[in-house]
Amino acid sequence: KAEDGYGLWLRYAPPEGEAKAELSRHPIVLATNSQQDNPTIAVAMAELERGLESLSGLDVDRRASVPTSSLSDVTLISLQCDHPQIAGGGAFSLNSSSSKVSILASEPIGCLYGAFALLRSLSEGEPLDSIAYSSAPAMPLRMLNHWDNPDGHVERGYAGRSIFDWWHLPERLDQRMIDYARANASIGINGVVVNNVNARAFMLEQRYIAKYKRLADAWRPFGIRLYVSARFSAPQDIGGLNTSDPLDPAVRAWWKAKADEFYRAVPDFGGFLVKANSEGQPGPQDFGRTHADGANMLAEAVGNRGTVIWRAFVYSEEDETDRAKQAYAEFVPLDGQFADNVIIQVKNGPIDFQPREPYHPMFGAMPNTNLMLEAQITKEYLGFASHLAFLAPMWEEVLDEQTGRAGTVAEVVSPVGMAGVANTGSDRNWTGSHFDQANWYAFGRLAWDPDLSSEHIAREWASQTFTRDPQANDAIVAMMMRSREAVVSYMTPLGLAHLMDTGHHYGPAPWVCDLARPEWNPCYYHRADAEGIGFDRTVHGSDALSQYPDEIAERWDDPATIDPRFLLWFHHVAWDAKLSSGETLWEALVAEYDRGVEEVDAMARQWAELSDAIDPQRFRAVSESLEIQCKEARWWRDASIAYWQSINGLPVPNGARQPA
Ligand code: GCW
Repeated sequence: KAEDGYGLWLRYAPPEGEAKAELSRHPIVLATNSQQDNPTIAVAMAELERGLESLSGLDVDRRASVPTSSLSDVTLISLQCDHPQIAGGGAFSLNSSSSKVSILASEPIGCLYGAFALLRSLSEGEPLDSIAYSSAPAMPLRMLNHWDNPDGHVERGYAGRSIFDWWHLPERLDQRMIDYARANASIGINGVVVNNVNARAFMLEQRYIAKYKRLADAWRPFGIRLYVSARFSAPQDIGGLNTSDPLDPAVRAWWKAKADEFYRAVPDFGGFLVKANSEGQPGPQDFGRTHADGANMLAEAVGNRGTVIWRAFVYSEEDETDRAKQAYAEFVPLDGQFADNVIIQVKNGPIDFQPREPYHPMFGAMPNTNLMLEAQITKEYLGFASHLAFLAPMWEEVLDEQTGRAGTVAEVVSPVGMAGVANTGSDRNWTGSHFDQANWYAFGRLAWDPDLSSEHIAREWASQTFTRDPQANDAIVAMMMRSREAVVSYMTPLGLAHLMDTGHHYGPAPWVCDLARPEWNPCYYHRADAEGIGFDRTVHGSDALSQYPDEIAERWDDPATIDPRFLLWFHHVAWDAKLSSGETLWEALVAEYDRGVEEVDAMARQWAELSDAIDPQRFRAVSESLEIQCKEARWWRDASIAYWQSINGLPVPNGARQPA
């Protein structure tokens, strides 16, 4: 059967052997005690019917009420969506015994999440009778940010044009919008920002609000609220005012009226996302005001109807000492000044979605502010959709980091939420490559439960998406688990960062040093010279380390005690310095590049063994991507090493490495 990937992890492929026999042994009856006409219960029932029919190969018999007398010789799946003992917010409980499975929740959305959880278990091949599982989301807001432009181009999108068809909305709603909502609901995503943070003001006009209404109406049954990125200068751009000063009464009135317009059309409109005073976007600082002035003005316009999400991704050419320090410097002094319905959205690290960064020091440093984590699902700096890199280990690494002030990063953001920059596009497989679907999946699963291990998530995803065969599943999971570290090794080993080529960020260009703004140049980040390499962020350098709590700063201050994965992020180290491993820095660096290449080769070999376990269409697609990755890992390694050699004049250690 041709598999093009459109079905994502919701393929519901029939199980083999015993599990299949169990599921098909008796007729399946699907019933609910709750209102059939509730739109969310209706989609839960429809999904169960679709999934169970596909898994079992039987026609499912749908009943309007749960049969009271016990039905013998049937498998009964029942929903109760008003159960008083289950928590709200999407929590659910699954129970099963002797062919009776019940999904319990206190609200319809809990039933929908429970339905997806049941289908996930069955898809993984778990026996019907052993399903006993309760779950509740750890974070209230689990959201995707689309960097999709109104003309269909997706900033940093590698999966084709935007999935949003603004041209034909509101009259025409693409079926993809429903499949998209199903996919999101299946992993607990409950908020979607539909347009780029580099926002066009006209997307706040009434003609667009009508389009949002159509989408919001379609997504509401799936528990998804719609949000819009707002351009801060909209009062001037489209409102006819001569200022956007957040303290100006006319500006405040304009935003209030604008918010009212949104809520009239979309009563559960989520709110606005704002990128202000960052990379040329307008913001309150243009009028001598602070981020708090700007965010609070919008928060007042939205009121208790929704949220203002304000991004902390700011850097400007004025601050030339160290870009990594700027967000902390601008935001931490404002702690406690933001309105209750403002969330500050902070990228995982202090620079910009690099293959590896230390956690952002703002986490833990603003105890009186709602902070949310921003992750990038689309792989802007990790080889786009051509390189295989499973990102859950990267997010897990950040979520598990101890901030030294308020617990782990996961604990800091759990009361608020997590946002992921989406990797979807109109490609048949949604994400540009089959394995990139796993990053969308993993983002949702981690926002639901940041305690899930990456490996657990990989296993779940692989068995639903590819195969339940245990050996094949092990091999796929092993590939995924080593993939991100491989990318770090061949692109930015030992704490290096931002060495990608200008603008597009694909491929190596550590030699670039002539761009107008210093912090756009790779040489700004690696600082390689005849003596050594790395960015001194200790007190002798930019002192960015002092933004971290003492306990962490002390450990990282010493090249001997810092985690070697962050070494060159914080230190300028001599090429011939001895590391704790006994190697010189130069030897260790070259070894890392080699390791990266070897890991990708190993991934390709693992995949090649799977030809019998995977359908031919997807098998070939992944094989061909891995071929590109094997070639480009060498490109990264060889170009980087050659460039470092042009600076340090050193031979390649051991002379053992074969050229490509
Ligand atoms: O990673 C950088 C990207 C920009 C992006 C910016 C941001 C949307 O290169 O394309 O703009 O981050 O996060 O605002």
